[in-house]
Amino acid sequence: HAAEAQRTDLMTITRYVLNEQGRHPESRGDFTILLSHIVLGCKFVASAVNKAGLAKLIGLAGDTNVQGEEQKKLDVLSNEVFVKALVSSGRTCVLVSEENEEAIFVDGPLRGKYCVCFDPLDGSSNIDCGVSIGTIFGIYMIKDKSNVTLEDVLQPGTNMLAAGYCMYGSSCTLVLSTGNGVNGFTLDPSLGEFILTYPNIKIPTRGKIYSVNEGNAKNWDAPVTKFVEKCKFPQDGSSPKSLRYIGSMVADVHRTLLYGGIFLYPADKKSPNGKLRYADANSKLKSRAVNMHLCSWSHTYMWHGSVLYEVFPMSFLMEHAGGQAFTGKQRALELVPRKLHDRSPIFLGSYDDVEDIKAMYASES
Ligand code: AHM
Ligand code: MG
Repeated sequence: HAAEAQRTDLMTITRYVLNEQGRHPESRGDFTILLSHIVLGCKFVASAVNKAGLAKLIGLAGDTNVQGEEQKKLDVLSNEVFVKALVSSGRTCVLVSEENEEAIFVDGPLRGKYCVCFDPLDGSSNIDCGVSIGTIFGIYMIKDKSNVTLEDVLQPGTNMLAAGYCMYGSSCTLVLSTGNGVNGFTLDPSLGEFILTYPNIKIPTRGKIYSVNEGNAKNWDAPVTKFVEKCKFPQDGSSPKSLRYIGSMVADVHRTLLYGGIFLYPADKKSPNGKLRYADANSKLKSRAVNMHLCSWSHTYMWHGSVLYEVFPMSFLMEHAGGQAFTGKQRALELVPRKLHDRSPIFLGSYDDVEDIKAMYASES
């Protein structure tokens, strides 16, 4: 067949998930409904992000509008949209958002069986300059929806049912896994639909890129220092790796998934200044500091990726794309969070590149 100039058979994300459900005759469409509400949240945020650059002109986030009302910041607005979309789906019973210190329990007739952990707008330092940012989400099923407690949320990532992210970049791309491969869908703005554009994503077994905030190098532990040194000065005759770091986890992980390589979000030796991030005037960050739980990690290290809404969803996607995710001590999905906003170091990406960092940690102990 000659290539068609115009695609006429469109695989939308809803059609894709409905097909997937067809494989489970017992399913009643609840997941499809839940996902369509997540997709609605993503479309809303995509549209708000696209307009954000015009904020100065037309009065958006953070500005005062013509009526003198304070406009909501993009991250606050995104959180509200996701919370409302998820609750109104009638399919959720508990929500964990980066923006809310406490979990949100859904009561009454709207209560469903899913738990969703999400970061509505990640990459806060990139919002104001228009660089790629994203939403991250992970979905669990609750055993008994008539009796939902915090314990239902504090499950290992291996219990996760589905995970994904939406990247608001040069185009808007939603990457999803329901446990059967990883697929990417791009928003066609003229249709308002996410269309399958990256079917069955498999991460290359080895990549040519490493991605880390090297500005923190003085606070790294020995295995990370050695690993990055090896990326730059390989002793085996191979070419040095390239460094790419956007500072938005969604964008850095997305590139890693498509091109291969490794993304590092290492533990960080506590320094007086390092603490500042958690102790400044921002009450959200302050409460996060209180919530930080130091599990078995050395108390001299700070650590970064939030387990429930960053580490788990991204690790789930990586593993289902054929890559790996490691914390420096264990397989990331096997962590058991003890508190909602627990954090962990994370190394994820191409299978062989993650094997290398594992070897660095193994030789250390
Ligand atoms: P945020 O939740 O305040 O947006 O911070 C999370 C972001 C991640 O998207 C990104 O990977 C990381 O912070 C970058 O951190 P750093 O600026 O320390 O390199
Ligand atoms: Mg975040």
